[in-house]
Amino acid sequence: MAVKTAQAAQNPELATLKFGLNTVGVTAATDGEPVDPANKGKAATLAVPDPSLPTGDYTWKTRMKDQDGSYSAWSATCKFTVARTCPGKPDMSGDTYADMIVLDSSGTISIRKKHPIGPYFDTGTQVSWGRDQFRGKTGQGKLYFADINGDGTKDLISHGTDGNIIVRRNDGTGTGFDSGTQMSAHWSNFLGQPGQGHLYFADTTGYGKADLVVHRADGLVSVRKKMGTYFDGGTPASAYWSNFLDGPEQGRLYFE
Ligand SMILES: [Ca+2]
Ligand SMILES: [Ca+2]
Repeated sequence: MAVKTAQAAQNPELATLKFGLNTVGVTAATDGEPVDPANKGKAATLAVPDPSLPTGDYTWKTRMKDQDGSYSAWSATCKFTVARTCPGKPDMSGDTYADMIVLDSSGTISIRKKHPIGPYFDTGTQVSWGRDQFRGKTGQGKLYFADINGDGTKDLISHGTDGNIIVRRNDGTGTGFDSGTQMSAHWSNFLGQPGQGHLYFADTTGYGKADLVVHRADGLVSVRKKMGTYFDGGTPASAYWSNFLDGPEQGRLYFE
């Protein structure tokens, strides 16, 4: 059986949806999406909301047309929500599917993009070099990945032993970064080594841009809000976390 049509039902708004088809026995799908070889015996339909579809909750159904022209029954109702003002979950390539980042011992960073349907990552694209002294070992700097500019893709943040924080903005597809902007300094005692504090990058304000969270060795946690090309002077947010600095007998903190 070949899937030839996928129609919206019961809701005229859905006429603006675009559907891609991915069917068993087809070697090249009509919309360019590869056919998933693990999908034996099933037909999968990928629905992509039209860019003009306004914020709201939507439902849709599909049915199949056989070679003799007869239609199957409608599928169960599927639902999705479009929220135009809510930033999506950032990842490296901008499709919200978390990708694999490889930092090898020679300091090369590669991004292996997650396929949106199949359970695999691609063969990778090299995006940065010379990061062997940023692997978080004793005497080294650290790297972080967070969306600093709010475009839906995570940027590369380097934290050197000199204490500088340099943000390299993602090109929007996860295939490269710009040459970098220094956004903060004087953090050489926040590299997570014994007796030091920690830094974290997380969107604590909900505007889609990562803020700088500072965890001091004395246990104070403060949030420095992202302000254009710098972080503000910080607001204390919590205290008494000196035993959560990742030492051998300590706990640790996460900001997710
Ligand atoms: Ca991705
Ligand atoms: Ca970004």
